[in-house]
Amino acid sequence: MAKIALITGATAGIGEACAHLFAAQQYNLVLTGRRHDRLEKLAKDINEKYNVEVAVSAFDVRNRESVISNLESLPQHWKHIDVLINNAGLSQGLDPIQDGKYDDWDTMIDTNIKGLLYVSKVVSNWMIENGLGQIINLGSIAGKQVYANGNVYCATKAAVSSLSEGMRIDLLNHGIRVTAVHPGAVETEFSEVRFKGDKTRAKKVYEGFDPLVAKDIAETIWFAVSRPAHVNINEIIVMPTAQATATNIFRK
Ligand code: NDP
Ligand code: 8X3
Repeated sequence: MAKIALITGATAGIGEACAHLFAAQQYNLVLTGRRHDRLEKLAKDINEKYNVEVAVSAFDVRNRESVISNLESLPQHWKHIDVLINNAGLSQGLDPIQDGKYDDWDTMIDTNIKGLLYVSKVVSNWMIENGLGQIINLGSIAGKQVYANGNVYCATKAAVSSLSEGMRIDLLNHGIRVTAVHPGAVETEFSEVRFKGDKTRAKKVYEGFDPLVAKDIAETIWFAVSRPAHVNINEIIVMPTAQATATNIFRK
């Protein structure tokens, strides 16, 4: 029986790259995100290219009822999830704490922390029933090193680190592996989302050096997933060669 990966935030960037890579490894996929049109297109492309089965489920991870009802209404055979990739996430704004926008804070906390928790509760219970599984959580270098004006985003990613440790302890008796992946700068739609559609400002973030690309992170995740069953990669920090710390980037 083919294995199944459930990927949150599959409509762009790292999630989309994971969808391609796992399909290439002959995983069937459950793809989620808010943009239903993108999910449908991706599912069609992947099905044609790799000949694997793809289910899509469009929901906002911030909406607890929607997360639960959409996931629970998947047909039973889709609930045998081997790998959950908790990837949906975002940053909003880059302001000092005293100027921070309440809505930005709520969006980041609700998506990056609470959304990850809602999905994890449903899927980890399926994994417990099935007696297997692996959860990959997308943290960030921002969760390891706070940078100026990163305040709340950095805090949400520090929370992902703590939650990954907590999950590893709580799920230990169930043989479920938990891995946190902490990337440095990856050129995706991330900065465009952070700067609310300001493409020029977003592009500047990646100027003068070679950032990571989404496929680099998908391959890192695959490394953790493809280890033998008795091996758990607890966490990985993966950076562009030109980036030493959250803020120390060598630009040509
Ligand atoms: P993208 O903006 O390219 O992709 C983000 C994905 O998250 C999209 O598919 C988006 O889908 C989904 N998403 C956002 N909000 C929600 C929501 N409320 N409900 C459901 N899905 C949501 O960014 P990346 O691929 O770069 O980011 C993926 C993860 O990696 C994030 O957790 C990010 O914090 C983390 N990360 C990114 C780094 C980078 O430099 N790019 C570095 C370190 C970590 P949709 O809009 O359709 O809902
Ligand atoms: C995304 C990387 O450094 O822009 O998590 O916060 S950073």
